[in-house]
Amino acid sequence: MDNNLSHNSKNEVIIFNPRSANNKYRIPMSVLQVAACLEGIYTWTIIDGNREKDPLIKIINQLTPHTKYIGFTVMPGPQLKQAIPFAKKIKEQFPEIKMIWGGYFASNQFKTVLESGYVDYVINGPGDYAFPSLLNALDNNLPIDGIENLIFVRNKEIIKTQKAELVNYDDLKPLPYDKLNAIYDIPSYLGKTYLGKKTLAYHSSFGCPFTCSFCAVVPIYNAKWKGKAAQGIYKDVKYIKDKWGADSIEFHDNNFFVSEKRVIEFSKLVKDEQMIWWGEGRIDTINKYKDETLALMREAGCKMIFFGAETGNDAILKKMDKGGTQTGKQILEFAARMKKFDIIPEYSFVLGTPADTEQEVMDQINFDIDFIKQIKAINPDTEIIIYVYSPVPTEGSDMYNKVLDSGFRFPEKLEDWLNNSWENFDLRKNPLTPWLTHEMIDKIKNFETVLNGYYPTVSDIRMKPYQRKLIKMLSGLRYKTNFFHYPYEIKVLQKIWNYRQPEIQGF
Ligand code: B12
Ligand code: SF4
Repeated sequence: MDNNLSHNSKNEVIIFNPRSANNKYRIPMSVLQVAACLEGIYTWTIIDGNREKDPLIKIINQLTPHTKYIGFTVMPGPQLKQAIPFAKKIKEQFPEIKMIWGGYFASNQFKTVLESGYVDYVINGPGDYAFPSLLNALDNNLPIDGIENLIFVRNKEIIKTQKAELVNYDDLKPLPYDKLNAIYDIPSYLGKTYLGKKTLAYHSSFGCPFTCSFCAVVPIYNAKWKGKAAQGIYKDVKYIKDKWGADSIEFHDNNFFVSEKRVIEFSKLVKDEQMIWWGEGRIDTINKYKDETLALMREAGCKMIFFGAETGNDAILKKMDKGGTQTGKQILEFAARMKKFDIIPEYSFVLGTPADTEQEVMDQINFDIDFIKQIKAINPDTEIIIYVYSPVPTEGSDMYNKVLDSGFRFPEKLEDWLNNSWENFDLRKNPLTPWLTHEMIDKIKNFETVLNGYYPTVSDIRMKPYQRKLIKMLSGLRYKTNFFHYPYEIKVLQKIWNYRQPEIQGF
């Protein structure tokens, strides 16, 4: 790792965040953190596709004779709609500018990305040291093979350099919030959510210590996790609260709650700020927390936590390599425990995992539908998020081997990801996996519609009490009798009222 790049290059860098949300876009943490690593070395600017009418024109207008590099951050799904055509156009018109992609899509689908011919380099995982090192090497014609976390093509061969040790978050340069504010005003990034009027997005750790076989974090971080110290998180949060009025926080870490000690420290620091917060964690990890910790967290503003419950079936949990000690029984008991502390558990389920026979796949779907209803009976406030299993390339895992055996393949051409069907795949709505029949997809979708009718999400803050009552009444009989076929009457109301799905529009 080269931490000592102190030369001031005259070359300039544009960092682009393709549109990721129709509204309620958040502070673009990925590009902000990438910008931080260039501070003092390169002149950089951020272009946010969420904030521009025509971001491509904006990029082109910002080019100067010194613009030598353009970085795109790319996660799967909607960001591809701008990332792919824009990168292609830029490469056609300005072939001398180096196009560098980072983010989860780029890292996990690097082969397709690089074979497109219009992306020159992929940053594989954290870019905090890799990016400035790469630019420095390109500026000075130095070899790049020794730069960790880098993927590129040489003589038609894809070269993947060694993965770096996890970055020490506390050693990174401060995030350039004021510079971002000069480009795009920060208050517009602080959206109204279930948590508060001005919700801040914040990311405070890299990776995750687990290896769930369906998870895109695993191939990038290989069961490693490192968090920023509580003091540093508090300092940033307080700065944004005092300067721009943030009143709530969404922690966007893959696993915010790995360290109980860090959570306690942060809770103590933030307690008097009267901020409401939310983060993602694991049931078996937080179940080990002491009662005092859970009470302190709630007192400090933790109102809701997102958990990957995945399934109530212990055999499938094992197949998913969920690790730790999570079991169906524990998922149910934990929902009750959270109720005691007045913290809403937001449980996400992954339905439609592969099995040996069609009947087994269907039985599993039915099992989880029943299981979700049990959770709701124990703690009706539990929020349920349903995803259909979409494979990620976790090479070597049993689950991924099964996926490949079934004949499933990812698109081979980058542009193919723009097809509607692959967009649905990314949104984990219809995964195109050969073992799922239409009947199964319908069953999952229809159950989800009825469930959301009977228990509308609390995170839809625009929904009026009378609307909640009406849709609950309308869905009651279906929910109680397990009659999920063609729930058009519920769908119509959800459409008219523009019902919000946290799994797509932000948690
Ligand atoms: C915030 C977020 C969103 C926001 C978008 C934010 C915005 N700007 O408005 C919303 C809620 C809209 C969203 C949506 C989706 N998301 Co999202 N999202 C995230 C989340 C939680 C945080 C991203 C972030 O800010 N990270 C913080 C930065 C600092 O980390 P980073 O992005 O990894 O960046 C580092 C490196 O990757 C690298 N890097 C990244 N970009 C670049 C660019 C360059 C040029 C360089 C050099 C380096 C580089 O360097 C950075 C610093 O080290 C991540 C999980 C996570 N913890 O990262 C999921 C995540 C990226 N999302 C994911 C997915 C799948 C989606 C969806 C497509 C589907 C879904 N159901 O969730 C939807 C799309 C729906 C839609 N309508 O947009 C997955 C990707 C999984 C995969 N298969 O690859 C993730 C990993 C969550 C997960 N664990 O499943 N998301
Ligand atoms: S605990 Fe969550 S983030 Fe960690 S590997 Fe499993 S699914 Fe991924």
